[in-house]
Amino acid sequence: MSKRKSLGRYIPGTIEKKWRDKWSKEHTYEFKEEAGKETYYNLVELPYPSGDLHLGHWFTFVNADAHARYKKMSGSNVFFPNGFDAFGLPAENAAIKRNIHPQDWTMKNIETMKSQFATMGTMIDWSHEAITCTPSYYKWNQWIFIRMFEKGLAYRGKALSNWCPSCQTVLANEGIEDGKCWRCGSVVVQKEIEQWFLKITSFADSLLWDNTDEGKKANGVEWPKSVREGQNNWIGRSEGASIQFQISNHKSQIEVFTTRPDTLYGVTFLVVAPEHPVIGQMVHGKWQIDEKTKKEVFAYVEAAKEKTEMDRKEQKEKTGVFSGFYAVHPLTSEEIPVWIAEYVLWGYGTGAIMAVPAHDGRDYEFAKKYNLGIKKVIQAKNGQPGEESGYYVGPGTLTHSGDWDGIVVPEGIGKIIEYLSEKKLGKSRVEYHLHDWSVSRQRYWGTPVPMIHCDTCGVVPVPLDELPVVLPYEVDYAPKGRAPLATAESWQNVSCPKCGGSAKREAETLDTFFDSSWYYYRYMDPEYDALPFDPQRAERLMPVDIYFGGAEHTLGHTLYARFFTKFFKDEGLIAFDEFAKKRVQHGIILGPDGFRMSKSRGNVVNPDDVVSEYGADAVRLYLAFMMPFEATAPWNPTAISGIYRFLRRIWELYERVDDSADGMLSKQDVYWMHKTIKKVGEDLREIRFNTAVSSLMEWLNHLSRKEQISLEEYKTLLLLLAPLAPHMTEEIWQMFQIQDSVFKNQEFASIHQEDWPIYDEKFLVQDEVVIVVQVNGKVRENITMESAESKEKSAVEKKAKESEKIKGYLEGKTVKKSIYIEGKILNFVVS
Ligand code: ANZ
Ligand code: ZN
Repeated sequence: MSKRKSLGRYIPGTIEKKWRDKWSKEHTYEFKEEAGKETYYNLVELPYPSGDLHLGHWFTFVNADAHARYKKMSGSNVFFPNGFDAFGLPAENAAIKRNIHPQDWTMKNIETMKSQFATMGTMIDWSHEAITCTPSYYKWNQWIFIRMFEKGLAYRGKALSNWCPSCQTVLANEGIEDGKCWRCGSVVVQKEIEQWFLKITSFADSLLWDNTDEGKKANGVEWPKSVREGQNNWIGRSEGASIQFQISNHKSQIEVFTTRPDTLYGVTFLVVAPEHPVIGQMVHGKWQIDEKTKKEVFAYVEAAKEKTEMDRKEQKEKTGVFSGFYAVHPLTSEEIPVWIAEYVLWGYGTGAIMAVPAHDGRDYEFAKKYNLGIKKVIQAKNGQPGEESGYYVGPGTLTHSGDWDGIVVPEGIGKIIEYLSEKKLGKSRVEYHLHDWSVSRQRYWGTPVPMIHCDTCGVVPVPLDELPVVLPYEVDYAPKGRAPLATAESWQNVSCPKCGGSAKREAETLDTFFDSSWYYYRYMDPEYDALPFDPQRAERLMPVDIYFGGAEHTLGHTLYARFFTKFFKDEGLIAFDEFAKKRVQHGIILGPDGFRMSKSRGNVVNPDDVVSEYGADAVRLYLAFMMPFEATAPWNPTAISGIYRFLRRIWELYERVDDSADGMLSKQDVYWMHKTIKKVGEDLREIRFNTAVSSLMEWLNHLSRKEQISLEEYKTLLLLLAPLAPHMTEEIWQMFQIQDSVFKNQEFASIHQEDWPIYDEKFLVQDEVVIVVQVNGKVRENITMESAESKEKSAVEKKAKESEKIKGYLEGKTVKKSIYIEGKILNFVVS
């Protein structure tokens, strides 16, 4: 018997750094393309350099790392890069507050965070790092922007915009949460601003997910349903028609957009948005409207400007004002009043609607409040639910609708649109709720928009060979309501690339979501200098195989990234449609008190502190084990010490490893080993880190009951644990190399370069046994179990207690003891 020497005490602090240094010295995780080997692109959303790596980062990165390590051991050539999303307002705001330059602040934070990252012990290959605030990165932002401009996909426009008065910048709709700025929490107001837009709307159709089963198969990608549906709703494709209404006694017309042209005979009034130009004609023109009405209209319109689109959509009580004029119904020639109301949005459709209060909830509420007519035109089939509620939105047959009576709707809508088109009263029309992306910011710390304004030539792009337009360092970047770069005169004054006359650079910078829309292309080769990325390399390494990130990016970042991918495809740079085959969204770790961690609550758990107490491996394993990856749960300070003990037990098990036990595994031993190989492998592959850990725990319980453990069992245990606890497993693995004749390797051979163990199905087939369960000696239940499981009394008891019948007999009683006759009878003695 060759029992081994003890490894001494498990002290993570003495081993973890040693191995990280060794791995980096040996280039253990350096990614190299290998012909004939499948590459696996493992991506995590690039972090913002706030200067502090928090537990949320740890949670996502260490679990993504366990997945990557498993893939590597299973034979994939894993590419796991990282970088920093380094532009943006927090740097600027923090810099203003502390009087340091945003660039210095950012670069210092990156340094700190990289040293914190190092303690995780991930296999991230930092040689592919991309930092978005470096000229070698944003040069390509500018290149992409100019290409988009040349294709008409980037344009300068004026729009009523969300304006954050404290950040003094425009925000995209996606940047507003509950009417407040997502960065600083100030209430967002509406302001007419000239700015740059990206025409994401021209990709609206290709961005729609086909959520039918066939569609999902055709896409070949695996994204969560919540993301696919969320994005589709956000894009909001609507098929309908536009219909013209003549204004009584005037030349002007009002065009409405409707998805229910079949209800045209039910229209009793029109409503236009407060921004509708027809109101301007009326208020400032020579229309015959009394002064009182004019004043009311004017006041209403002014008040509406204060509100965001979101406020208006969510407004509880509908408000409105009569405009003083009428429109002519195109089929009945009746005069119907035109109203102005906030619930009609200027940014959607034509900014005007035909109101059908009998069949639309909002119109119904409005008609009731202002005493307007209600005309029912859809007859529900008898007993159709919903008809009692005042307005009816369900299917039925048209009635009171002239020639259309009897048409079944909604099926017949197509026919009605044909009718309207023939009569030249309207035409079919598709609308999207998605807006173009407002992409310029009136702030300093971002990519300069590579455009030049010339009085003679208009807007002229910077010639491509003059890129990058470098962001000047010396600038007064305190917000003053205009773009800070406009104060850097010597930088701003240039000669026009077209006419040579004096011109000015664009002073606005790009939204940082532009930077993060394509960084994962840049990772492939951050030094590449012919294009934003090497198309040939993209063909080999992309699309991304798995993309880990947060649910908050459903409507912003991931949609933009898909948009850029569609654009790159149109540019001929890539051949695929979606940048990531699979998207996985991580959950949230709450403070120990069950609330969101925040400095003001004082419930923030600092990962550095926990690492210095228990070691990185214990933290990693706890973060895998604490909850399903997508879930939300509080940090549990006692559970982590349990995890630490689990690792220590494995460490101590080393002493029981006995080479001579190798040929002597029982059927049960073999079953446990193969079952665990299978389960842990599948779990790490399918992002079920928590159950991977619990099956390792179960196996350890089995092993702990044995006197001797075979080398094969112990080695297998280490290999299965290696993706989760990379430091400790390496330490023990190397002890084998030193102490053991089995390993004759002179060179360093890391456990992380080993193959994943293989299981054999044939060992997983188990005989089943039926066990009789008694309570106080009376037979109450039969349970069936795998015979290997039935060797463990605790497993049998657990299973028995899961039976509803047994639960009934044990309820309110105390189990004094239980007697088990292996494979036959379990008796609970209760009182
Ligand atoms: C008449 C009608 C009758 C409507 C009926 C609905 C039901 P989605 O599905 O979102 O596209 N609408 C059109 N433009 C609008 C705007 N700018 N602001 C607010 N509401 C607007 O909704 C389309 C429907 O929303 C349109 O169809 C219109 O009301 C309204 F029984 O027209 B409907
Ligand atoms: Zn010019």
